[in-house]
Amino acid sequence: MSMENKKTAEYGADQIQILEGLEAVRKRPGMYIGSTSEKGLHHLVYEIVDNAVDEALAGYCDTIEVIIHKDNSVTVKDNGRGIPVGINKKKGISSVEVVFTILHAGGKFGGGGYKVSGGLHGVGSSVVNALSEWLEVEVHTEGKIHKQRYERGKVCYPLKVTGDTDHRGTIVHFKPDGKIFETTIFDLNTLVQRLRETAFLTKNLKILLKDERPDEPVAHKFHYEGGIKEFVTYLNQNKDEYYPDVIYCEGMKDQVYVEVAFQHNDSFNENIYSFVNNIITPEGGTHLSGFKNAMTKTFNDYARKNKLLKDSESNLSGEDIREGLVAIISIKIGEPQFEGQTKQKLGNSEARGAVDSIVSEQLKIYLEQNPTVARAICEKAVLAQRARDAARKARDLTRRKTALETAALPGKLADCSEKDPSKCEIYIVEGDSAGGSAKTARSRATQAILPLRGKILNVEKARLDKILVNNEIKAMITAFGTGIHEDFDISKLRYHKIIIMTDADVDGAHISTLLLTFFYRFMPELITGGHVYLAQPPLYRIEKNKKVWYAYSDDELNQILTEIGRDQNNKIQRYKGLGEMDAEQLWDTTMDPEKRILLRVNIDEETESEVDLTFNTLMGDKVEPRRKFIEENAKYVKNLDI
Ligand code: TTJ
Repeated sequence: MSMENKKTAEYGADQIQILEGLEAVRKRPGMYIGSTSEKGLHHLVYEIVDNAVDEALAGYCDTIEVIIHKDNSVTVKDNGRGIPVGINKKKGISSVEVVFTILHAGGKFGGGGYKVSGGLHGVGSSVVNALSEWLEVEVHTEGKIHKQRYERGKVCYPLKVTGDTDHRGTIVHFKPDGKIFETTIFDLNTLVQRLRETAFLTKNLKILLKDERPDEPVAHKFHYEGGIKEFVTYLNQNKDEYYPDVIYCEGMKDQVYVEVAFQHNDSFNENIYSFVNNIITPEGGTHLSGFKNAMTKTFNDYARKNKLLKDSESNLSGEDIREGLVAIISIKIGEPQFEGQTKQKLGNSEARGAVDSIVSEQLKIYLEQNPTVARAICEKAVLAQRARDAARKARDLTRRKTALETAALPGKLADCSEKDPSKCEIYIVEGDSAGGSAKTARSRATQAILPLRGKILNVEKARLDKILVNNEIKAMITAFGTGIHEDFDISKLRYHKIIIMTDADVDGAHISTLLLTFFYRFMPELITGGHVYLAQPPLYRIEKNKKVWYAYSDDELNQILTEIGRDQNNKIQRYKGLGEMDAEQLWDTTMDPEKRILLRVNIDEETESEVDLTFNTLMGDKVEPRRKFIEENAKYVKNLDI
């Protein structure tokens, strides 16, 4: 009773404002966390963890524990100073309550820390609170435990002392609201990847992750004394490195703290990941361009000075120097400014200068002290330069020069008659015989068929000049119409659905991954734009009394057999390949837009480094990791689509 009175008495104008603020978050959650999909759900965890990481960056905490409980609630615990428990003078409530109930009061007191405010991040713990069925916070400080609980953002009681403690830290336990999110089930793998990345970026921070949902709980520990140096080693784990060391530069300039680590491997791709205040910047920005500039200049200077480039030869291009490069650029900056459509590109000009000068100075010294490594990188770059010249010639053949001059479509392509790309699909089919059935089966108006012979070239293992003369690759590039790499132009895409159709066996899975690798390396926008699909041919055909069923998995086969009765007269055919289906069956099961199942291939930008690792694993030299991947194939295919 008295409690009740007290609560109402406390509800002044400020409190009403607070409720309105959090109500706005619940009304339009997408505005604050991007979406209410699985991705948005996981953002809640990142948001809370980021606060604890800030405390680690400030030097007051070395361990963060994350627990996924059986009910899919999550605990995040640190051993920092604890959110201040005193009354906030301006608001008249505890600082803890300020943090969890006032929008944009993201846990930063008294300065000193780095503001985390890029992209979807830094929206504040109050947003997490607003979107949680309930949230409980405990602060352990100065011998006492202070606790407060909220339900859907609403305060249940003011911060209160609930007991004694002999350690310090903050514990936040919350359950995402099923009324808000499309799913409230956490994906362990997503959290593993993200928390591992966070640990790499924060040298010496220990992150423990426990999943209590299985009968046997699963625990992970991420702790990297080498920080981003170890990140590079991790990314190169399935590759043959080009030289043993990871090169590392670190320094502070114009209030920008810069860390860079890199190493070349023997592949031909470039993989650079840049971060600002621990947040990935998928579109790069000034820090990235500062790094590239420093690399190009420093290696050209070294190559000239040491006669690795003749006076008559032209400068090495940045791309040549970055062939096979794996790099992490991580900067910390007080007031990051993000630009571009998606606000993911760093704009601060001081970051360019800081990265450029720190990398230039330190790399120059490293190269002078490590001539063997320096020479190896320069020689690789010279080879890349020659291959690039050859590739340029080959590429002109696949490039459409003007809108009028249409490159001849490949002979094997059975094109569709419709001209509006949004209505058109192209099936990339394994093998000429399945290609033949598909040509017969298809709906000519909107479905084009491109059969490929055998396994396509592995683009992870060849230089550009080799790749661009390969017939299967050329056929795809001309059929799609978009061009590749910097020439890529999505507006020229001739089919909005690109459907990979392979046998449902290990070889088929391998061909699919070879194709996906090609798209990912040469036309990544096809994947990020959601244009790439995997067809799902059935595994079984069941016939009984002239009626036919198709099963797409063993489970489904059992289900059907249970329904129709397990009977001697059932005819069960296991399809070993697309070639065993006639045109009509292929249409019915795999190509008819009304009935087929397509899996859309997608890539999560936030854990992009893992995507690359996966393609390394698939296409790299080491056999064991690849076999393992193919077994658990469906990693990049999530959403079931029509
Ligand atoms: C800020 O400066 C004064 C002492 O406390 C600092 C602070 O806020 N520390 C802090 C916040 N440590 N940990 C947090 C925190 C941890 C979690 C898990 C969640 C949230 C919202 C904050």
